[in-house]
Amino acid sequence: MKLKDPIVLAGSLVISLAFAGCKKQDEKPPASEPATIYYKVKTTWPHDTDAFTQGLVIHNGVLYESTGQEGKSWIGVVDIQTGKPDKKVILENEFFGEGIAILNNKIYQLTYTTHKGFVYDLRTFKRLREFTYPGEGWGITHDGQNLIMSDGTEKLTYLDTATLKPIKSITVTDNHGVVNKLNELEYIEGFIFANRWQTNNIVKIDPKTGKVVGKMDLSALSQNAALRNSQADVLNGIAYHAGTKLFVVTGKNWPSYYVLQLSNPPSN
Ligand SMILES: [Ca+2]
Repeated sequence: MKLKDPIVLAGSLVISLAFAGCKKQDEKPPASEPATIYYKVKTTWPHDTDAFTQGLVIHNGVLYESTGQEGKSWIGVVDIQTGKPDKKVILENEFFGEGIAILNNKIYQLTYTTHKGFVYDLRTFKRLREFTYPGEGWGITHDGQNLIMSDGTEKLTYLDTATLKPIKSITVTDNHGVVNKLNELEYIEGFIFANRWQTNNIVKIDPKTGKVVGKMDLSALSQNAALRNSQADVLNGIAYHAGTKLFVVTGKNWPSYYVLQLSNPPSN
């Protein structure tokens, strides 16, 4: 299902999730406080509430999702009209699937505590190889050259795509210190966006310095998801459609994907 058609649906959304960020207008944060990133919800798409989302990516207009939990981990191509995933990869029961990234016609997938990643052919979904890493596997994205993975700490590790070995890492910080629990990732126009586990925040990281330069507060979306599905878990999942500059976010067992357009601060 191509994304360009559903974007036309924008405007049909009736829920009132207008803006993120509740910073008072008269509050003067320190100069180094990350900038608040505001957004509008353009539309929503249905999301499979059985999907314990760990990875989300748009590639050539197609939405791919990966999920976790032993025995329930898959990689699917999502029909955004229905939310139904066409499950292309079903992981063996011993693996808890984590994030996915797509680069050079391959899908790279991490697993949680089993120190093992998998590489698949993008067209056939055939497993091409495995690789290992010492810590946990959480989120993964790429900057066009290297893979970038998170492991639940404040560290992001760059992997060479040929050897799948680490080549460098960065430590993510803001004006309060280290920023840990970095989870699902998306590299967008020179910055790494990461949602932080057990928070409603997505941080925008400058990969050159590791500094958090912006922050999105998705509390309104999380609350909306929880109201509509009592089983909804934490925010997890960031994808980006470069052609329209729209963000797609969701969470574990959330009933919707939220399609977001960045916006100016709300005016009162
Ligand atoms: Ca992603």
